[in-house]
Formats: sequence, C-alpha cells, structure tokens
Amino acid sequence: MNNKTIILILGACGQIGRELTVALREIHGTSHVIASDRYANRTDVPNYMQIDVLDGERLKHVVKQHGVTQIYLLAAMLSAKGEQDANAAWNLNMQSLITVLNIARDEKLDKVFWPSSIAVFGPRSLKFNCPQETRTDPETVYGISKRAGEYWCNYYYEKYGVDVRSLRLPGLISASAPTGGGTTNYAVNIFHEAIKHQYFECYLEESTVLPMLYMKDAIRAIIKIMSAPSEKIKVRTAYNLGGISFAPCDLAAEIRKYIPDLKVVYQPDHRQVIANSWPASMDDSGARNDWGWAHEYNMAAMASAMFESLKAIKKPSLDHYPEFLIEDVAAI
Ligand code: VAH
Repeated sequence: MNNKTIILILGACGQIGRELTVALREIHGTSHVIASDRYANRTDVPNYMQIDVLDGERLKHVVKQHGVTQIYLLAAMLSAKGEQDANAAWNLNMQSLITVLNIARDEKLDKVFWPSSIAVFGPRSLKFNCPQETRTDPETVYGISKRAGEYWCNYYYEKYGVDVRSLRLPGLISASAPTGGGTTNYAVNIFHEAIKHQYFECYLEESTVLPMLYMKDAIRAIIKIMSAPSEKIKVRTAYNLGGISFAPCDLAAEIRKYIPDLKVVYQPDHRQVIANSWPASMDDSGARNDWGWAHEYNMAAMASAMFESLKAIKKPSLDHYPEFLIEDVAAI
C-alpha cells in the first residue's frame, strides 16, 4: 500500500461506487479513500463528503485540501434515464469528466478512472464478439456522451499526459445497491422480484442477448487496470470489457434452479430499442493481452453469488465488503 495514495471516489453511493469504495478501502484503508456523492448527511458512511461533481471550484478545493492523488469518476446518468432528459445527461456526463480531467492536469494527479460503456456501439457495430475497433454509432445520449468522453480521455493523455484509464463496461449485476436508469437493470431487479414475489415483468424481449458482468469481476477489472504499469495501457480511449452474455430467458432459467415457481412476463418497452442497438457479446482480447484481464464468474456462478448475497439483508455499509442487500428491495 502506497501511503501517499489518497483516492477520491465521485459517485460512491451508486451501483459501482458502493462496491468499489469498499474494495479500495480494503486495499488502501478507509482514511485513504474518500467516498463522495451528491447526497447530504450520509453519516453512516465513514470518510464521506457531499460533492456535486459539477462544482469544479469545490472539487478542486477538496483535491488540494486532502492531497488527493487519484479520482474515480463514477457519477453519470445512464442510458434509459438519459433519453428522458438529453441535456441533463449530456451536461452531467460530459461536464463532470472535463472538470475532473482539468483538475487532474492542473493538480498533477497520479491517475483518473472513468467508466465508458458498451453503449458506445450502435446497430452498425458488429453484433457478436464486437471488436475494440469497429463502427461506433451510439444511438443514446448516454452512448454519445461515453464515446465523446473516450476521445476526451485520449486527448488529455496525449496533450497533457493525464493518466486517465477507462473501460467499456457491460451491464453490471450486483446485490448491494439499487440500479437506476439503465437498460440492463432487469438483470438485477429479477433477483429481487423473484425472491419477493416469484413473479417478474421484464421490459426486454426474452431473447435479447446483452453483455453482462458480475460486479465483483467489474471491480477486479477496475482495480487491475488502475494498478497496471502505464506502459501496459495501450488503449487511451477505453478498453472493451466482456465477460458473460445472456438473454432474459437464460437468466430466468438459471434463477428457477433456486426459485422453481418464478413466472416471468415479457413486456418490451422503450428500452428494447436501446438494447437492440447494442452488441450481444464483446471481444475484450485487448484487455486480456495488455494487462491480464480475465473474468471469473459465468452466469451460474453469478446467480449463486447473488443468492448468497441476497440472503444477508443487512444495512448497507461502505466499509465492509458488501455481503448484503439493500434494506428495501422495493427501491430497486
Ligand atoms: C445501462 N447499466 O444500462 C448501464 C450500462 C451497458 C449498460 O452502461 O445504461
């Protein structure tokens, strides 16, 4: 552990942020990992502060006051919600990144992590085993903002030497935080609804295959790319990250091994158009070759781990690895 490392996580209360905060605190210690989000009074979270990622002056003040050496920018408006308010999505997703990149340049931060997404691809991208380099015609504000953000990351690396690293994350499945505004949320919500009601209304067609990843694998990938020597990072836009690919009907069949009576009704809504525009599976050989990425959870192992986590309904904490569920699954 490098005692000079001070990490600031922006968006620490979100689906990725909650688990990344605990994982980084296990490595660096709570006092070296500042958790922040837009919410006030999170007195339940040690070493937490309320930060608006669009308040550049306050963010720069916090970085200087606390000697921050790394920023993980996780705050974003996801694909489905972004379609409801394009300007808000573009402003949040883009301005927060530019603000962080400028602070990283001016304060000479060691590293920045910023998640991109498979949402940068569109209907003219290769559908299966989608390569790192192919047409990217995103058809959502979220995807457009993520693709633009990738170019900004590369620009700040090339022009100013900012060591910003990024991954095109697939849909993420985790037990520890509610999912909000995404198109892949069904893959989390189905677990909660199956447990509570043995019934789930799925907003995607049963055969819609999408790239997915269990959160523990995603957290491992983020930590791995951020700890890799700079010379191993050959892609300064964002690396494709794959893992598992499945459709709602595949996941429902897996869950029925635990809850045999689960009934799923498929009622595609506006999110079907978004899902149709994305690849079904990813070629992430670049990440595997350059810095040793390899996923560990297949769909069966993910489902088993989810049910293990869902058994222990404790109050969420950002200080212990999240073997817990959120208290009120209705919040999903
Ligand atoms: C979303 N969970 O659904 C995000 C993700 C690939 C999907 O970027 O918008």
